Amino acid sequence: MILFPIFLAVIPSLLISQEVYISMDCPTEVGTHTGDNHITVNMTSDVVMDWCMISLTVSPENHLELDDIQWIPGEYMYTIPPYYVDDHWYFGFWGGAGVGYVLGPQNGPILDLTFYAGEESGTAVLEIQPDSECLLGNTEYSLNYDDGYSIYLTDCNEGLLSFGSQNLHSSTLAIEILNTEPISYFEFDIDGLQITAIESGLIWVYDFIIVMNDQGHVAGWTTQDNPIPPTEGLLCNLVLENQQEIALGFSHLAFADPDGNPLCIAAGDSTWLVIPPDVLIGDANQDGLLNVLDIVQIINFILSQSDPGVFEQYVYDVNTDGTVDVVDLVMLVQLILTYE
Ligand SMILES: [Ca+2]
Ligand SMILES: [Ca+2]
Repeated sequence: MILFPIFLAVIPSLLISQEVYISMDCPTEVGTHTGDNHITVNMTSDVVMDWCMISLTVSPENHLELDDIQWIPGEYMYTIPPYYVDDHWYFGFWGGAGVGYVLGPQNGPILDLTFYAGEESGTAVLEIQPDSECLLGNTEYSLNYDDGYSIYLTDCNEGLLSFGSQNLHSSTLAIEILNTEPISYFEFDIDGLQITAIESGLIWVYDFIIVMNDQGHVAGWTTQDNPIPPTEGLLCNLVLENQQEIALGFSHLAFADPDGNPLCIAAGDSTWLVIPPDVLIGDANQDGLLNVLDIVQIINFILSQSDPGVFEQYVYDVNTDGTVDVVDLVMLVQLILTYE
């Protein structure tokens, strides 16, 4: 008689433990800033269901971005488009109860999630939540699942994509690449950037086909036998139009070698896009006049052998050839003579 309460407590949990079981196949380690990583959700079920809802969370929320979610079709399985509410992703399906379409026992993958790994190294945890449930009519099945899955995000060590110089005369922004492995494919986003064309750099040397859109998305690929070899240099110049002064940062980087293997290329620091200052070219001291004071200021700058910043490059480089030197002084003198 003493054993009776223990019997009640243990046996029901054993009976329901295998009704519906959800598990995930996750990569244990991925590089930061990489896309096209996959998680497969598997179901093992020995019961008949007509409705099921699975809820997933990722913590920290910004470490994994679940961005392409595909159901693997099952017999009589009708799916609900995934949706995101209160930090949870919800994935649901039903079997069309009432017309005889129910989801029978099964064992295999049901869902493929593509995720983008976050910006910082660390650990992301993916968990199925207790509000997940499955039903046949009014009968609720216990939905069992594994503990949370940890995915380790490690810093990328196969290269760096970074912002280079901005040229306000030609409205171009340089994108620099440093890579230790050959590159046949690349993709990145610069949110909010309106790109009108892409020119010069390694993409031209290695015959990349380039696609882009007006949302700041750029992708390029070349033939398998013509990759960018390990190098450091200008990947391309982005030609911009009607720009606002905005913060620039890379996201959704994806790189691959000639065999299609993903490369872990890190994103360089964020920067700011500078708009052309509202000054006369050559008006170095910004007083609205072109005269000898501007010549003196540019001479001093040339003698200081400083690297020109975005402003100096725009205002001091009078002949717009990309460098600030004595040729600009000669042209400025001519401008002053015609200006007065
Ligand atoms: Ca001036
Ligand atoms: Ca010049």
